[in-house]
Amino acid sequence: PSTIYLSDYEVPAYLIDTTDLAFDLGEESTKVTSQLHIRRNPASKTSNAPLALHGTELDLISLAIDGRTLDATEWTQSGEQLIIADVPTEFVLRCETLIRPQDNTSLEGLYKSSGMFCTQCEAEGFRKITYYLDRPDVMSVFTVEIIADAQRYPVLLSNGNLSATETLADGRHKTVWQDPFPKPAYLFALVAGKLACVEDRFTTMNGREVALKIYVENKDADKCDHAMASLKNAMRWDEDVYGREYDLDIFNIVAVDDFNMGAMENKSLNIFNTSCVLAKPETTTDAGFQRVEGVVAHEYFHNWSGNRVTCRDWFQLSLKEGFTVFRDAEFSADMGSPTVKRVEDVTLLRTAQFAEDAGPMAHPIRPDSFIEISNFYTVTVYEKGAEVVRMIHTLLGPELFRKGSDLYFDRHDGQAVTCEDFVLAMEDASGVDLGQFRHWYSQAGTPKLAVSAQYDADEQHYTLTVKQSCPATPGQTSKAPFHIPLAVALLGEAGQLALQLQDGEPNTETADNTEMVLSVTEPEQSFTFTGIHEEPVPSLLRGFSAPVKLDFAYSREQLLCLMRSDSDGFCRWDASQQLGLAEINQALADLAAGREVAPDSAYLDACRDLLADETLDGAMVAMMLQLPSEAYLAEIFHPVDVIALHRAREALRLAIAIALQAELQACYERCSSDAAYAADAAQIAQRSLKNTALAYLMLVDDDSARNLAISQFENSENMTDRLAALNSLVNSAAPYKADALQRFYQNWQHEPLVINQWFQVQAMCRLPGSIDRVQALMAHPAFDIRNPNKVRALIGAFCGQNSVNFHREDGAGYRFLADQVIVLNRSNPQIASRLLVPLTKWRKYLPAAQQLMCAELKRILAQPDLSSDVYEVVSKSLQ
Ligand code: BAL
Ligand code: ZN
Repeated sequence: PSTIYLSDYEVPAYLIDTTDLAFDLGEESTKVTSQLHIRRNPASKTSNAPLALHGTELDLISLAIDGRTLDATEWTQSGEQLIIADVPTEFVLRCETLIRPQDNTSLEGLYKSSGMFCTQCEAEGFRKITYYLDRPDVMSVFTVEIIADAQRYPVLLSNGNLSATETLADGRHKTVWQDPFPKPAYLFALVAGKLACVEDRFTTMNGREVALKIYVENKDADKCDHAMASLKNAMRWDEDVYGREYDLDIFNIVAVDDFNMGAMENKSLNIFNTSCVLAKPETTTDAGFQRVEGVVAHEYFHNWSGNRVTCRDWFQLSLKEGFTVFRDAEFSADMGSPTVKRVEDVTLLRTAQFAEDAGPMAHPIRPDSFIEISNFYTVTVYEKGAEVVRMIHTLLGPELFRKGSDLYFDRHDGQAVTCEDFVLAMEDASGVDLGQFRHWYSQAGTPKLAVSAQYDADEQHYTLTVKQSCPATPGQTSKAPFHIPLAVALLGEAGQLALQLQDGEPNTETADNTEMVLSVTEPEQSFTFTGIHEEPVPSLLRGFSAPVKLDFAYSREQLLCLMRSDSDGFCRWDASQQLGLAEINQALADLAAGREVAPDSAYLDACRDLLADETLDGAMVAMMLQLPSEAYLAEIFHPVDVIALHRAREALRLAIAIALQAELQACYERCSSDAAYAADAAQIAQRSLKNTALAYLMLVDDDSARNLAISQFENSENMTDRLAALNSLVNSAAPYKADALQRFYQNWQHEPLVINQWFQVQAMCRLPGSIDRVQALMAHPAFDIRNPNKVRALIGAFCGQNSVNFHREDGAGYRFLADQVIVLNRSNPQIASRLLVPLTKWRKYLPAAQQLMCAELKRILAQPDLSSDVYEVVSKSLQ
């Protein structure tokens, strides 16, 4: 496999103005006929370039130019390209191909899922449907005719508006769809199946009536209300916050059970993984409800940030993904609890993204090169990309940011553009210089901010000295300093102090002048605040204002102060995490010395107060009571001794549970409620706190805790509580757990998404022997390795979220993962390469683990017919 470089980008030699496709969908094979109106691109420097079309795994039947059939000497095939050397300046190319969607297990291109036909074309799946210029800067107006058996496939959908339907003589029928908006092939979609349709309407800000339709299997028609409400909320929000209005008369969502991603933003025909669209209280957890809301909004927002303005090339993926993740995060914050949403996002960033940025696949949010673009749908491009947009928002402020986004959409509507175009629009609209800020697009790695403070009581000055650095990453040994917005406040005895910088540096200030965003631009820089009458506690990186690692030598007292009283939710939570980290360090030392683990009394008091304070947001309390996750600890410790860390963390959790048992019990009772289920912030917070208390109580694992869990498991009417109880039971020694698992399966065997949660709970069980249980479950009739959701629920959850069992000292976990990757490499390379991630982090661990992990990576690399997806990740990991 070869490497593709951003620096080699050239405009396409040809453009395709119109694309007419005809699909004849059959059980044996599907015939695809395309008529492409092609012309030479006047902007291309290569005037006599041959026409080189992308195509993979296609049976070519015929090719014709302007009605004349080409003979086999007039074209050649090389790799994944069909090359026609001699073409006119402008012409119509007609092409017939045969494909076999029913045999397509990669789930890219046209394939079958639960008897229906569906597509996934981003990034390069369209070339598995027909020969085409499959690149995002070739935008074309599509007309799509679909013919299929009317009984089996009564619903036939594509992008845009339905322009014709016809019943054919032989039991088949036909629909024709026209999409007036030019689009790249990656946004093409087709669906054919027997589907129920849930309908609603939306009136846009300028009075356009839009029909909203969600297509699902009949049995799921009762699980669409939440997605529909989320869609309408998202449509209104995008009008209110960004002034963006929907642009067609129809918006379709289709739910598909076999899907590599969460969902796909195809123009007016979004295709969703069932897990991101279906929700009802009996089958879906609170997290599931929130995911549906977030993903429905994300895909809808792409209609502007992605479809109307798209990417010039795949190196610019973060242009649409980073921006759209930022947009959906702000939407979810507005719909629920902003602090909880922020903490959840930061948690993902500080575990998965920081790990990626420190590993062999580290890349800037705009990568310079790739072997397989599918490998770059990453937490870096998405989540760090969103943080970069958030920083622009912070530096400009909301009004100027909005001016910038308006300019960006106006200037580039209908175009395929670059990250640079986005930044330029932000600069042009705001007048803010983002010159140095651009390093965030080109440099990989997580910057570190080492902050120290000095208080001068005589001068009443408080000085923060900030040193920034960024570790080397593959291909980038030294880094230029970043422009980092550092939000700060200073906490005094009576609250936040008024802030005045000594030299009046130009920084954004809040209305009440007690919070400031410092522009950190130098390798080392000092900021002196004047008129500071007492030594304050600094509240740093408020709201997680930049994706950096912050280092400040806080005392325990300072952290307790921040945890109790900081007005910034992120900083309060982060203080609790740092205190938790100190406790874990102490527990490690205690266990190593053969002592009993005994949490610090001030820490316990703070936790006790949290549990008792009914005025606090329950979700925040729940998050603050949870110790730093093992994934986060793996980012802090070098090398990572997984088993020692797990033991220390578990011993500490148990000690906390014993010390706070009465308070946990009281909190559990207080949070138990008979109210009818709602997926609103207040109820979600209450359930989250209740289930956190239950998890702690179950560590004690006495009869009283078991009875709570059993009763909750048996009597809950919502999946959040039922699953939390099951999870506690599965991780306990309660004899009832086998019964519970059995009953859960019996009750829900007809609901694949629920059974995936059943797989996941077992895959994540931290008790010894998980690997054997996972292997046994792979033979369960409900498991199917061809279904990505099931692979993620069982194999992915075990290898990615059950550290103590995955890192078993004999290497059985590593061997198991490598075996699965080798199998999936053949059937679904995208999923195989995603699954691999835990092995790629081998350098973090103890030498014995490193050796075993490396051996498995080498075993994978030695396999014949390695996909480019797997090859890229394995070979880069071993470099
Ligand atoms: N564009 C791929 C799926 C998503 O990010 O929406
Ligand atoms: Zn997206």
